[in-house]
Amino acid sequence: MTGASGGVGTRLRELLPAIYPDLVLSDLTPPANLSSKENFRQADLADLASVEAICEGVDGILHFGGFSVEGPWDTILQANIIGTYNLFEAARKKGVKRVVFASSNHTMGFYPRHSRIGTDVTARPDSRYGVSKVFGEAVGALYADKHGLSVTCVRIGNFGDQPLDQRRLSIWLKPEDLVQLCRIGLEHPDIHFEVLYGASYNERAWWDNSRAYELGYRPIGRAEDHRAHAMAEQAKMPADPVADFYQGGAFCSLEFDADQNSVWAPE
Ligand code: 15L
Repeated sequence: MTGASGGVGTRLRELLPAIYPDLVLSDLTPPANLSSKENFRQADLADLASVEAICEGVDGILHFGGFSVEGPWDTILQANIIGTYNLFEAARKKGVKRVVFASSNHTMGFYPRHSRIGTDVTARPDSRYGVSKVFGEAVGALYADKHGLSVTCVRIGNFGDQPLDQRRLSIWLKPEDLVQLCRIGLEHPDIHFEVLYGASYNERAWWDNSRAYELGYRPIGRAEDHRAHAMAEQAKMPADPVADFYQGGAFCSLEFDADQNSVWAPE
């Protein structure tokens, strides 16, 4: 698992060892509370040789490494564009069979909240970060089709123990549900190339995640159980017309300087 020191990785380090006792962890820097029972291999994703070294003897990769929010172009370029390419290339060279790629809802962030989308629509990234995740999905498709890797891209909504605001009631992903999606990617016999939404059972969902359900996904998280908390947090936030209109939220309004009256708004 790359990104072992990040937010998602830190939580998955608690949940995955019971399922995968031989889990190997990787990141640029070791997790602060690394235990002697954990197997950690340091690597900079932007350096192909070190990514190849961490792939040695590995059956499957959970790729949560990289930069996880909007950032300067060079940061995104090194960590997410070059880094993700290196990850797939190293996996191919070292004979890794499966990759689960942490994609993001920000690949689709400029779809308005009133539209329901599946995985068959054109990408509408809302940030350089979102563009890098579209790139990662494309590299995944290439390595599946050309080199036979089994690749699952999970467009993660918002990962955490509870939805943080109104937007997150639509896109929340409970950690245990991400574990289910990882297991589908690493273990399901029918995976060639899949794009799934990383969302729990959210009644306000904007996404058609039927393929995940076909593959056996049965989320246990239900965003509406946390409605009161999320709406109380929302009430403290200032109105942001662009963020509030689009699925990507504040990633859409950041650096936004188009004409708000002629924004792209399909049905
Ligand atoms: C993401 O992709 C980010 O990694 C995370 O930090 C959140 O911003 C999340 O999306 C979100 O949309 O809430």
